[in-house]
Formats: sequence, C-alpha cells, structure tokens
Amino acid sequence: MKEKLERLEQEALKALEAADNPQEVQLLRVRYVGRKGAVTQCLRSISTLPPAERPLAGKLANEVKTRLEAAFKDSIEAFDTGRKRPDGALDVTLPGRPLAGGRLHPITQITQAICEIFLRLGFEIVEGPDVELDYYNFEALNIPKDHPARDMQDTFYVSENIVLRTHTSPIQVRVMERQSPPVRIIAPGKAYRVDSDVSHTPMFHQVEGLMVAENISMGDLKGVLTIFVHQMFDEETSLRFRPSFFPFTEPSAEVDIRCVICRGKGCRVCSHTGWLEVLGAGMVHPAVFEMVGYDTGRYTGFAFGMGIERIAMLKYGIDDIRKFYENNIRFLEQF
Ligand code: 2NL
Repeated sequence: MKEKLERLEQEALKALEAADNPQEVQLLRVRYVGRKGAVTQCLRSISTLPPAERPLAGKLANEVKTRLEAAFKDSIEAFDTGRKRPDGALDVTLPGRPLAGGRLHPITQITQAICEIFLRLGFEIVEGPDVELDYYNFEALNIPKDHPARDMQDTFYVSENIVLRTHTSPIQVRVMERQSPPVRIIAPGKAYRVDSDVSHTPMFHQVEGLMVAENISMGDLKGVLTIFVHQMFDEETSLRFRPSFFPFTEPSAEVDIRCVICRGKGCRVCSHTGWLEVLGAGMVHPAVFEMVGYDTGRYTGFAFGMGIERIAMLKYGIDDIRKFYENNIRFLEQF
C-alpha cells in the first residue's frame, strides 16, 4: 500500500509538470483524486487491510491526497493568473519585438552628399536612361569606332547600337542637345562595364559634372573641384592636377587628393605616393560641342567624372568594393 501510494504521487506530479493547459490538469485531478480516482480508491480499500496496518495506511493516503489536491489547485491557479501559460499562447505582457530600422545604402548616402555640395554651387541634378544608344554613350563623346573602350570586353551590348551606359556622360549630351548654354548640371547614376575585381564591379555609380558658358576656364574647374574636395573630405585636403587624356576633353587632367588615410606620409592605400586619384576632368572637347550644335567660338566648358564607390571607400576606409553589393546586413548597418 505504501509503495503504491508513493508511486501514484510521483506519477501524478510528473504528469502535472508536463500538463500545458488547465483542461489537462482537470483530467489529471479526476484521474488521481476524483471520486473514482486512483488515490481515492486506495483510501477506500484501507478497510480491507489487516486492522494493524489501517491507521498508518490511512494517514499516508490522506496526506498524499491532500498534497495532490493542493498541487492541482495551485496548477490551475497558475494558468488562471498567467504564471503558467498554455502551449503557444500569446503572452501579452512581453515587450514587442523591435523592428530593424531601415537606412539608405552607403552608396546612396554618398551620392546624396555629393549632390548636395554641387546643388549649393548652383548645379542642377539630371538623370537619364541606363540603357543607351551607342550614339550618346560613345559617338557624341568623340569616342571613335576603333577606341578600346568600345570593345566587347568593356561594354555590355544589348544590340548592335544599344548598350548599358559605361558612364553617365550621355545624360549630359542629351541635356546639351535640348538646351543652349549656360549649362550647369551634375549627372549621378549607375554605369556598367565588363569588369570585376577588388576595385571594380560590373555595375557601379558615377557622378559627372558639366558647366558650359562664355569664358569658362580651367580655373573655374579647379575652383569648383577644390570646394567639392574641401566639403566632401575636409579643408586640409589639398588637390593636384596631373595631365591626362580623355577623348571628350582637351586638355584633360587626373585629379589627386592628399591621402586621407596617411595625410601624405605614404601608406598602402595610396601605394606610398601620398596621393589618391579621385577624379577625371578637363575642358570639353570642341568635337563634342560641334556634335550637339554649340558654337565653339563662343562657348567653353569644363566637365568631370568620379566613381562614387571610390569616394565611399576612401571616406569609410573600405578595402574591397564588392562589400557594397554583398548585402551583408552587419556591413550595411555600420553606415
Ligand atoms: C573619370 C573621368 C570624366 C568627363 C568625365 C565629360 C562629359 C561630357 C563632355 C566631356 Cl558630356 N566630358 N565627362 C570628362 C572628363 C573626365 O571622367 O575618370 N571618371 C570616373
């Protein structure tokens, strides 16, 4: 009798522990301490025991019954007060799950920062199609048919005379075609080239700028780009112009800035030269003006182009361009 009562109590408590809703507890209560429950039956069968064993067995049976009744009562109360919850039930007292805050992609942020600087200088922002005619992407920019940039290796061809633009210059050609000087615009957007390594992705971003009027000089170009660099990086960052070549400008220049990492001392980022190439620029080639019908005797202009990823990598100290496009949240969250 003693062993049986002890076994019943353990069994009942174990089942109670596993019960995950009040209905289940109610069923267990009936099964163990109800009118026909196992413990109740034990209590009733005491009268069949030898008289000497009855007082002890009766005491034990009553104790077990009392303890179990208390445990069942407590368990039902636990569900009633929310101390214990039915499986899958909603705990309305839990704090809400925080929503991940969205943000602009670092390339979008840098594009906006660049645009804001030029807007303050009176430039207008213009956009245009990513899928371009060969004419606007190459021909009108004085890039002849045999120019290496036209190779199938560099350009995504959609058809014989339609390409994914390889720079945002065609936007500016389209503006000049429909509007006479003065022109003061910047053209931000995506550009595409068949190229992929630590510093090139097949799709990248560019901002180009164009200013055309009477008496525009290389001095104006230098002034505008100096203000740009000082506002984009800081006032201490100096610039240098190196002679270069582009088919659409003459003269042409590569624009370097003092290394923003080592401040000119020489480091890995600037290949120990103390300078970083950030821009290409020049005076618009007369052949380009002729193509859009501008009077080359009256107007001159400057143009420049920069890769946005390059600016973003220097500003944030990122060593691999592909990180911008892997969509790793832990990378993107930092900006
Ligand atoms: C670079 C060089 C450059 C231009 C872009 C341009 C546009 C027109 C006419 C003449 Cl419509 N030039 N754009 C001029 C010089 C350089 O970009 O290294 N870009 C990343």
